[in-house]
Amino acid sequence: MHVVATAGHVDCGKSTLVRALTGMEPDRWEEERRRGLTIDLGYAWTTLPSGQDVAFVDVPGHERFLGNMLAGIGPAPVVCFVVAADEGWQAQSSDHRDAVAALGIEYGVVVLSRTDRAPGRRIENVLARTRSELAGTGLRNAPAVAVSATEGTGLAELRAVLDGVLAGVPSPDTTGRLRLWVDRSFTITGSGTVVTGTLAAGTLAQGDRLQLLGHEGSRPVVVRGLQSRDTSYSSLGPVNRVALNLRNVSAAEVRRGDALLTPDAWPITGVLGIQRTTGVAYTDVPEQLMVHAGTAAVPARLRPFGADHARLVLDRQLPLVLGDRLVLRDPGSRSVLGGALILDADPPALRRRGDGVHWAQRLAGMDSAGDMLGEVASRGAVQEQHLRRLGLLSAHKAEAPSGIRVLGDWWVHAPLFEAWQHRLRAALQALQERDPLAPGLSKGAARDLLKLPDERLLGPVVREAGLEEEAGHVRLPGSGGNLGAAGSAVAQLERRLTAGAFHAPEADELAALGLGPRELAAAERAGRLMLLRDGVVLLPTAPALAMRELARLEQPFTTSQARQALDTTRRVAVPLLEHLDFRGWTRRLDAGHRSVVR
Ligand SMILES: Nc1nc2c(ncn2[C@@H]2O[C@H](COP(=O)(O)OP(=O)(O)OP(=O)(O)O)[C@@H](O)[C@H]2O)c(=O)[nH]1
Ligand SMILES: [Mg+2]
Repeated sequence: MHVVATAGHVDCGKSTLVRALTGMEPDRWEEERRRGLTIDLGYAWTTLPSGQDVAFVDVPGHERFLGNMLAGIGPAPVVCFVVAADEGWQAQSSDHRDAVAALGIEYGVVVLSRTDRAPGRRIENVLARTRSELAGTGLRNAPAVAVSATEGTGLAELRAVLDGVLAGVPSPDTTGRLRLWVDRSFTITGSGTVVTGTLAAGTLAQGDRLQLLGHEGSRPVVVRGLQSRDTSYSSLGPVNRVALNLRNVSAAEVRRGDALLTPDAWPITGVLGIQRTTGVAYTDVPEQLMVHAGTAAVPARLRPFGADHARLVLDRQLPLVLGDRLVLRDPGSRSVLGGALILDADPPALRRRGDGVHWAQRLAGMDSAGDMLGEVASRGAVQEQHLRRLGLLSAHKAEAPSGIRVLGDWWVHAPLFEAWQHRLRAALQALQERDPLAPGLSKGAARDLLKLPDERLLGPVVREAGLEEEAGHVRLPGSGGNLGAAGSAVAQLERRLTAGAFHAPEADELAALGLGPRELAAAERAGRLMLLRDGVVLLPTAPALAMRELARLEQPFTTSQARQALDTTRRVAVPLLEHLDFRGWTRRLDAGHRSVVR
């Protein structure tokens, strides 16, 4: 299906045309029919000669209802731009042209209506004027058809031309994140709350859990049922007019301008960096204006950075993303001031003097592809999900530009990543000079030192800085072997234990060597000594040597037999045997007996 919005000045015949094409009444309100004037959006649909389904969103032409008109064409990808041949181009035609230009709409047909009331020459002149007025918009090459809806002339040609135009519209993304701008909400007895909108991308299914971003904030909702053209479906893809029956919300709690979203997939933002696409220079627009996006209309404050860039502060947060188009309107004169392209949906706060200038320079350098490097650089480290939400990263462009290091799901600015490495190295060097026996920095302390946003980033920093990680500590490579002043005492002890492997030193001997708990722990970390319980110190080779002796004994053996075989004391034998049990090399059978595990 395709969705086409009408556009054109008041009374040019938009609703009459939609009625003639679809056989449906777009003016839903009794007041509209009585006054012969469209006030709010109307909906109708038909099937074209090719079999293609098309739905129309019929908009009002009267300038008082320009807000409704913008909500109608905001989410629509195609426009049917109508000019009455008898009346010719009008001031509101210019407003609608400006809206089409601002939204960047590129597909559509031009219809010269009410041709039964205009002679041929007049039709030609109006067409020529219309062409020149639309020259600066995406409709510059749109086909034009002359019709009289009341007499039925030109309607068959219009259907065929519309078919051709729609065939050229690129296919929408069926799998992407969903953002449905609500244009209507009402209650159906027995079903409850129903909201409608134009589904431009993504797929909707019964049972979907969505995020409703309303005027009052965000809440979860569930899709109970969905319809298109008065028919129920279990799922619907884009482009489509859809009506959703929602659970968990009353009709009064949903309004035009709200949006139904894939949860957590969109930036919800009240501040934007924008670029002028059409209309008045930003230096010449009022500070207070109306911003139209999708079906939403929100008062906003504009701070210009030159003629073409600005910062917009919205009165209400909206789900907006890089590349979205906005229409800016002057609330006083009601006219369209121009269009804007969102370049930054998540701009940094401007706190210090000079921040604004700096940010404006960045903004001026951005294009619709956004500024991935700038975004990562300004934050240092961001998660992939954040970049996806901002539209800086999609399935089609998942490559990191140079200058960014991808570490798991973190995207880190390369200079920051290097700074982390330097900082950690320097801290460890300082620590080693200060205290050679220190086990290094605990991982928690290292993370705090670098202010890492995620502990998983420490591993890559340690690796690339050429550091070591052991037992929850980060240290300089090889620093475990550097025992400073205790080195020679340990060496002396090693010599002694090499001569008698199980002659562990007594406490007073260790004290005489100057080996306290810190020195012994450092020597153990360095792999030079092994500490057993009750202050028993041996070489790391002691367990293997012990096993050689114990394996020669008759099995099972007693503690006393083991002590004799190892030529040692009970003080050493008991902790050593327990250590061997713990390793699974020996097994304790009962209070008095063990055997070697083979
Ligand atoms: N003679 C003639 N009159 C037409 C034709 N199309 C529309 N009209 C008349 O023009 C008037 C306005 O038509 P609408 O279809 O309501 O115009 P509209 O563009 O929908 O107007 P708004 O929605 O208020 O902007 C009505 O009186 C129609 O009968 C046509 O092809 N020929
Ligand atoms: Mg109308």
